[in-house]
Amino acid sequence: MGRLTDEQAIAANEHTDRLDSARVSRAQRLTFLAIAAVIAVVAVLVLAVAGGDDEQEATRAQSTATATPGAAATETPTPEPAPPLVTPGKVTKLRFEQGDTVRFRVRADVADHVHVHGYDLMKDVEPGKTVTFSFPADITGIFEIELEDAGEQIAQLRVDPG
Ligand SMILES: [Cu+2]
Repeated sequence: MGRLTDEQAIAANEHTDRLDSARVSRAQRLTFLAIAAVIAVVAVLVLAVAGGDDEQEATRAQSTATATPGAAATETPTPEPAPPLVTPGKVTKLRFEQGDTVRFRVRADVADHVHVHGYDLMKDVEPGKTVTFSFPADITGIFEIELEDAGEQIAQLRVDPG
């Protein structure tokens, strides 16, 4: 830009020098254009290479992103939730509908028998061990679950009509 102003100034003042300076400036302009062209080509190449890398990385990231949940889904199937744990000291409320499967666990720190009234099921429990119950909820009503020897209610089983 500044060079154009100089050229104009030279052209205005000296006619002889004008041709020389015009010739020089043309040569300079050609050199400049050549350099600019080289820079442009290099820039395009760099951008193309960088763009290619970005694209590759994006594709890689995308495939990783899509692969991970799929792998996780196949590796960890949804685990069935553990049945509720009943422990002495409180009355745990268990609620089911007729046709369900009643599932619960009992853990006690004493040896006793877990008695499910109504269904009249009894299972021994060892100190610090867990006993698991699983039976069809085919009798509706509200029933006591107790530690038989201790005479302590530890849960209330409610089965509603389905
Ligand atoms: Cu009982």
